[in-house]
Amino acid sequence: MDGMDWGKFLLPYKQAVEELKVKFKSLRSELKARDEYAPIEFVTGRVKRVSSILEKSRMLSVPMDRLETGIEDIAGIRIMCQFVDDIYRVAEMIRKRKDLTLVYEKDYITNYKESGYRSYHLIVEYPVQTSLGSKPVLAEIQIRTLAMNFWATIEHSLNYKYRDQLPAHVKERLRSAAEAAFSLDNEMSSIRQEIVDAQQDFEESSIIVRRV
Ligand code: 0O2
Repeated sequence: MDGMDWGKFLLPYKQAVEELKVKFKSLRSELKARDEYAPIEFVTGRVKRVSSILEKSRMLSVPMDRLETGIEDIAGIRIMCQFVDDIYRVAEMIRKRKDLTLVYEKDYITNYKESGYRSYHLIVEYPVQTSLGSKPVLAEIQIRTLAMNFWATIEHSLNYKYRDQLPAHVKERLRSAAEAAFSLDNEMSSIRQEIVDAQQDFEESSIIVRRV
């Protein structure tokens, strides 16, 4: 129809998504096995649908022969975390990795989107080993809390259902729901901090008791 062999074009992206999913899931299980703190709760991934690629290429005026560099999220990985702090820990782990190169980052947590959307995005270049040799592909890694994911998942499906035509007052309610989700994130972090502090006080006082 559009002269593109989408099956062949998407192959390296599929491989990148499968490999990166395995790698980030393994990172979680490895940390758990070492009894270390694992900032990753769960990992998902997807290859962008052809209709979404075409829509985005039209919107950004990316010609069909420039899709590989013009559309950065054909391969998408999502990493869900329990706490906002975990997001920055995961981002740091990704920056240090030797199997991919960081291209740039977008902090939609500090600079949240007009919709209310919050997440941390890393655009990376990941070399896929194919039968024809190494092929670098761009991938977007979205890191978010469970609450940010809860909001984004529902907002995305409502927008999709209503074809991006949500009335202004509904958009406003969604923005305020995003704030509520973020308040919940902050409250959970604060509760965790209180528990950590109490544990530390307890450990310190038991050391003193033992010394005495
Ligand atoms: P899908 O279904 O995930 O493929 P920009 O021009 O920088 O504002 P750009 O270049 O599209 O936007 O990149 P950006 O901002 O990093 O966003 C890309 C992806 O982030 C989106 O992909 C969504 O997954 C997510 N995202 C961004 N904004 C929102 C939002 O307001 N609500 C929700 N639910 N998700 C958002 P796609 O292609 O939209 O969707």
